[in-house]
Amino acid sequence: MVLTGAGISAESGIPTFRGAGGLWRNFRPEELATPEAFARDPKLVREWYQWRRGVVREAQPNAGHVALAELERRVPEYLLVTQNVDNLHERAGSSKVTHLHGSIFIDRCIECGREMSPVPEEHCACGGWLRPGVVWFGEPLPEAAWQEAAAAAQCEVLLVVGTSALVYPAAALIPQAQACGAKVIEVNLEETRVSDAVDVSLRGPSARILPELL
Ligand code: BV8
Repeated sequence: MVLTGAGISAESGIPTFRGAGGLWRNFRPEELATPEAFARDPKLVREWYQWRRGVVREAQPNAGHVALAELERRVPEYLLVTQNVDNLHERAGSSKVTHLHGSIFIDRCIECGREMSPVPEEHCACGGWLRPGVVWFGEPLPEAAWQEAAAAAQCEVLLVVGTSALVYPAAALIPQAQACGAKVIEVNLEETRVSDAVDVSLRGPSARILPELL
């Protein structure tokens, strides 16, 4: 199993959640990625997602995304679990991907629940506000995605790439895999709260290290 976070997309020019450059109009992502922020100012939150959609559309998958797509072709039992809401894993060729936190390329009506590809309109035909199809802080993860990830965590090797391992329950997959006897390899620019607990912690940019690992 592979668990990725915002760090794997950093070298594609997509700001991470907690690193430098993650701000938008001086708002921190945690302030905007909540149901309360959307309820308070849906226009502002929608603008932030429209901006992020543009950044992702402009971005290209990097060598790290490509290496994971190749790894999938070589490993018979494999699942890529991502916390990211961008589509760079899929654009790099990964097909066995589970999004724990949803996708930025879905709009969902808060009234009728209809889902659609992102539209410029702010409201659904039924009049309800359109929100992005992502999991905000305080919202439960999609049950199916979580179950898939929890099952895949019973693995021989867990590769953890570009995550600060701060957000739960995604971060809980790491000790869960270890409890099942998995060897855990971390790839991160910096030391994280799990670096001491994993079996191997490789320090450096994932776009360089993942091709080397492959
Ligand atoms: C839930 C989608 C319950 C939106 C995101 C206290 C303790 C435990 C938990 C909690 C707590 N208080 C609150 C909680 C719960 C909360 C949580 O975990 N909060 C954290 C902040 C403490 N979790 C939730 O709310 C979750 N839901 O618990 O629901 C529930 C149950 C039933 C019913 C009702 C409720 C929902 C969490 C999902 C939130 N949504 N994203 C959007 O994107 O707009 S999370 C967001 O953070 C992104 O998805 C991101 O992926 C994720 C994790 O962050 P990282 O990916 O790790 O990114 P970060 O910037 O932190 O780190 C980047 C890393 O990359 C760094 O380590 C850096 O060194 C490294 N890096 C940078 N460049 C590179 C690199 N590495 C390699 N190469 C490079 N080039």
